[in-house]
Amino acid sequence: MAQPPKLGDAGVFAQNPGPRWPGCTSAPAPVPTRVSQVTARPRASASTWCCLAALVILATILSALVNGCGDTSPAPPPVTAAGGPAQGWPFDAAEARRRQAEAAESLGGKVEQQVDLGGGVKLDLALVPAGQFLMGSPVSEAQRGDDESQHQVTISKPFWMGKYEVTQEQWQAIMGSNPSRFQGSKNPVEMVSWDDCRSFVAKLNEKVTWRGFRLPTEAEWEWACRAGAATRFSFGDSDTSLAEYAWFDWNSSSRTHQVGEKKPNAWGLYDMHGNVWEWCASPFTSHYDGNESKSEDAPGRFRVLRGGSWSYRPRYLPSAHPDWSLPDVRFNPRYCRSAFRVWDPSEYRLDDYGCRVVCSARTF
Ligand SMILES: [Ca+2]
Repeated sequence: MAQPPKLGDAGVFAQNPGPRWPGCTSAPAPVPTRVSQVTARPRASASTWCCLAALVILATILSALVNGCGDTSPAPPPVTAAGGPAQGWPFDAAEARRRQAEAAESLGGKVEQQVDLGGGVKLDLALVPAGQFLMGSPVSEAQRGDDESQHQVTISKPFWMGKYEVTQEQWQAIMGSNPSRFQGSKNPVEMVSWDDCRSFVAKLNEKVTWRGFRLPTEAEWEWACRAGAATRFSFGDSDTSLAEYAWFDWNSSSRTHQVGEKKPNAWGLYDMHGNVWEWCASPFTSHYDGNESKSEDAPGRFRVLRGGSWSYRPRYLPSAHPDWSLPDVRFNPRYCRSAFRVWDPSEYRLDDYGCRVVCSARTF
């Protein structure tokens, strides 16, 4: 699968030596700002104009041949919502809580559960109801990427999701180690790969009574993050309001923070925007093709991360995004948007990569 070009982060690279991409051992330099230079040009002669015209014709022919024969990349899908509008979506926070309570009642329980991991460490879960939504972003959304094509997705069953990112004390309780750069028992674990998170989930299932913990699919993650909202963020569209809900480059002081310090979304999920990126189960493909609903058993080296982080930008950007060297692109909240996607090889670790677990609602 052809991958968009990779963008290096010298600061993070220093924390993470080693190969980052097949055949790539160092961070590519940022794209320099282009400076125009205006100089006087000599007057062209008639013969020069003839030569130029011939060159233009030749270039046109070559371009047609290349486009017709050599470009095998798939055409972008239509930007309209595939499958039509989603039933009962979007909905406001009050409706989100009503649906959550209704789902809990049908299961004979509460909207929240707590799992004892031993040693005084708990794992808090919130119930996410089933439903239908438009995954991705509308073409009118500010700072969207072209890999966010809106399409109808149905979440057929309710599920439990971690109220918080997996913390370092939880990781320590299950794995017996803590790889995090920013140490703190209540801070999210980071420097964990997708493969590491799978191991965590497997050991978690060995330890607790209720088996069936896993990473969320990409579709489950976005559904849970939005909590009914069709806006850029779960609370609306405002960049300035994001600081009430997220640790990101404007307020993070370049580090993680304890989970749960910011406002939750309507389903009681914290830090869905910011703090650490969250590995999803699903393999990454640059345009939605059904992989977004696939589990960790689906093949694919590259896996999706969601939600943005404390850091100022992701390591990869789709090629269609604007020139990231421009200040208004590098330093803004676009990466915390509900629809924003990044990916990385499953074995890769970074100091802003973490995870959040889910499990089937029927297991309680
Ligand atoms: Ca997060």
